[in-house]
Amino acid sequence: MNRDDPQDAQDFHHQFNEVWGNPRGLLALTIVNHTTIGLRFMVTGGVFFLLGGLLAMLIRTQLALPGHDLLTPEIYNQVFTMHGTIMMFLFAVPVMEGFAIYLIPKMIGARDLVFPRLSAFGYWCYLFGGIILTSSLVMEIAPASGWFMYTPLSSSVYSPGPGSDFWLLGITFVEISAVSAGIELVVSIMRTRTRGMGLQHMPLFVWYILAMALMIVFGFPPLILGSILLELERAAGMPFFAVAGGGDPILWQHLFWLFGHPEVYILFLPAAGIISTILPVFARRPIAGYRWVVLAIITTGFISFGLWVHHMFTVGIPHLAQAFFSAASMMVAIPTAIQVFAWLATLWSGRPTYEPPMLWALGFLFVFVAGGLTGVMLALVPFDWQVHDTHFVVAHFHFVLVGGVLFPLMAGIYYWLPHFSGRMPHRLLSRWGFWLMFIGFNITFIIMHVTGLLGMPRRVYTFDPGLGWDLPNLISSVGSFIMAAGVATCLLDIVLHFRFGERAKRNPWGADTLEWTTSLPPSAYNFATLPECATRHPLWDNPDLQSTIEHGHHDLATIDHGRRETWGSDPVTGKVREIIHLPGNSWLPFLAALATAALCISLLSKQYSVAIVAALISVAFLLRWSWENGAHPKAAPNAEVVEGDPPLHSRTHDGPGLWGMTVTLLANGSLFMSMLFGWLYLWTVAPQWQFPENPPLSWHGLLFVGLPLSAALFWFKRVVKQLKQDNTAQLQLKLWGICGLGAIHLLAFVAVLVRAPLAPTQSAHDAIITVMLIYLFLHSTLAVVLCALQALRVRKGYVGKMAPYEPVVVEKWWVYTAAVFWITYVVVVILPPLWSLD
Ligand code: HEM
Ligand SMILES: [Cu+2]
Repeated sequence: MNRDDPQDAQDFHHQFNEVWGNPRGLLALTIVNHTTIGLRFMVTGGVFFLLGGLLAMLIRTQLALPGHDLLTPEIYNQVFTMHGTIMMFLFAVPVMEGFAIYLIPKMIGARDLVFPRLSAFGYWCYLFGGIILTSSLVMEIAPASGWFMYTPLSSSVYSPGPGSDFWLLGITFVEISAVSAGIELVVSIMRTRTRGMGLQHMPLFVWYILAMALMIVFGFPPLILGSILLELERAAGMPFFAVAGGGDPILWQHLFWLFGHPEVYILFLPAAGIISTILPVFARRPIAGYRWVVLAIITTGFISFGLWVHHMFTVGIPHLAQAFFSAASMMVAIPTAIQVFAWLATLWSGRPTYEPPMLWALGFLFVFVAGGLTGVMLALVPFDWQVHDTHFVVAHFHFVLVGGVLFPLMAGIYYWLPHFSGRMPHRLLSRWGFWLMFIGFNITFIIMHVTGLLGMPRRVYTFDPGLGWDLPNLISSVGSFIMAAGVATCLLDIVLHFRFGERAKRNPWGADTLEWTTSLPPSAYNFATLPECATRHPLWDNPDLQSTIEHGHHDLATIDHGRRETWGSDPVTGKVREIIHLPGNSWLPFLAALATAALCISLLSKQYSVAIVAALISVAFLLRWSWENGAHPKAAPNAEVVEGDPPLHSRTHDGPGLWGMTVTLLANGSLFMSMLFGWLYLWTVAPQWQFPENPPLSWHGLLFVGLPLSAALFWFKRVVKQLKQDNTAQLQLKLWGICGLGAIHLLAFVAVLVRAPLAPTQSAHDAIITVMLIYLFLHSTLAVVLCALQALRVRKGYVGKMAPYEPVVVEKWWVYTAAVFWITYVVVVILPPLWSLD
């Protein structure tokens, strides 16, 4: 076949579509393709943005005049809480993820993300969680304790209605989605870059997303833990944060901001990534100081985990700690400044043109830098004491959130619009939209600094006339309506362009990165063939790339085997290592998320028996999913590959699943560390904390629980080692033996749990031990179940000499389970009595 013949290129496309194409109608619910999922994330996030914006307009209308009674105080509380919550959790994070999910494979020359079903699952969790959360607003029982849900305000004593439960359960649900996207993106970036794309060739956007994804992996689990604990306190009376029971509300603040500060950078990094992509394209030159920017991204990621206490300067923490966190907060300005200088230098030495995406990028530079400066002011402890909880803070964080997140997002939307739709935005309408939003924003929020300095507190539903706050508030509200008009104009422009927009020519902005080599809009498989890419600017170096890709001149050109394939490559050099066989469309992600939504709703309505059933059903779906994941008949371990190509990943020892498991365990480890932190914190700081006279767990009881676990682990490791040396004698039997040992461990565990005199509703001490034991027990159970599934899969022939890969992945889980068991043992059982010896 001569692929340069246009007719053949068409045939080629049809063959690929057979395997990759998206179904229509109801079956669209089964789609897992990253292009579709990414767009779904973005559109859904856009709808939530409009909802959050509507609430903002309600707030500004209420505050326009003194003594205004459009909203009652109760409703006002719900409105600002939901405005903040929707903007942070349902708009900003998911839309950024949507961008990443859509763009990353295209930028690194892959055909899809590495775990496509996981992204689909993440999307459904996000959608269902968002609907559950916002439904509370319609019923006027929305959460009302502010977007950071401080206890005791959010506890069952002061917030008796279901509002806080909606927040805690809904947000946890949405966070499953964020963490799964985080895991997915890390592994995809590390393991599926096209041939030759070493780390040093990655587009900056990919670096930014890598940092964001890792921060999600480490940053979200503390909040997941916090939400679970607070929900347990509210629903089951376990006193983690209630002082009377030995808890401490400040622990909630720590857990929240351990997440909350990194969250700010989780939003800002991808936004900066968009800017770093756009500026060089419109300045017609590579970014200035690529290496410096990469360094800045990495340092920002690290430093931002050491700043959380600056949200708590007024709480009454030790002076030394205040000084430390104040200094650290100022330090984070350094890497940010490096990026700003790189952008300015790029503009300075290039020949910029002012297309719509550039307007937004410049708007971003002005507003964000101003917001950064008020941020440095707030990092000064005495200043923070003056303006804490005033509208000055509201002005500051809208400068960074709107300037640093919304404007770059708009820049990104306008930049990639031709990619999404194949059409160009309207020149005039898009400019009007920008200027209205930019001017409206500045009027609204510049003046808010003044109202704040004049002493107007945030989160109050109205104010008396004559305090000097009347005029600034009125101006601010007028500004917000101008801004809303801008949003409407942009929306109109975007909606209309899908019909009337001029058709985009290929690579309309003259960009340098691989995503612009796909057709516009892209096919489901992105690239008919995967090009080698050992440069940062593939399209600038080789403008013909589009047609050679399409005409089949590069890698993985065959499709008659019916598999969805992409390269698996070395994380550092980008050398090709294996062919990754990607799973196809499936109902399972949708169904699993649906069952999880049922779980969430039954917990909200306190139908605990229904909740158990729903939990079991979702576990069943997830296990079924894992069953289909590895080798199976369609991927047959002895399937053919093209001569000279590397092996399928299921035949190697270190495919992407191993990375997926590792990154999952990092997230899990972050949750575990937060739990240990909670234990140590309550022990050392909580004012009413008490160790019981007789410890509920004896050192020898738990020791006997742990020994069979360790024995099972060592056996498992041995089996895996033999498997790697192609020794599969009695493999199935051995796996069943390991399950047997695991079962003994579980039985002993149950025996200890039943006999331990734990009273989790009486004291924080017992409450947190109970949670830790349940955590360990669930891990052990899953380890045994996974081992049993492996034994079954050996019997089916999916695991063995030809496909040795899955037990290696499961081994990690066993190692982790044993590790957390023994760490808990030492910290919870051994340490406290030693401490009291002296
Ligand atoms: C579109 C224009 C917007 C306007 C006019 C607006 C207005 C406001 C106002 C007046 C408040 C303070 C309410 C009070 O304390 O009484 C507020 C709070 C807040 N806004 Fe916005 N906002 C806008 C967009 C955004 C965006 C895009 C984000 C995030 C990406 C955001 C995040 C927040 C957060 C987190 C709070 C704190 C809520 C709380 O105190 O619990 N806002 N907004
Ligand atoms: Cu912070």
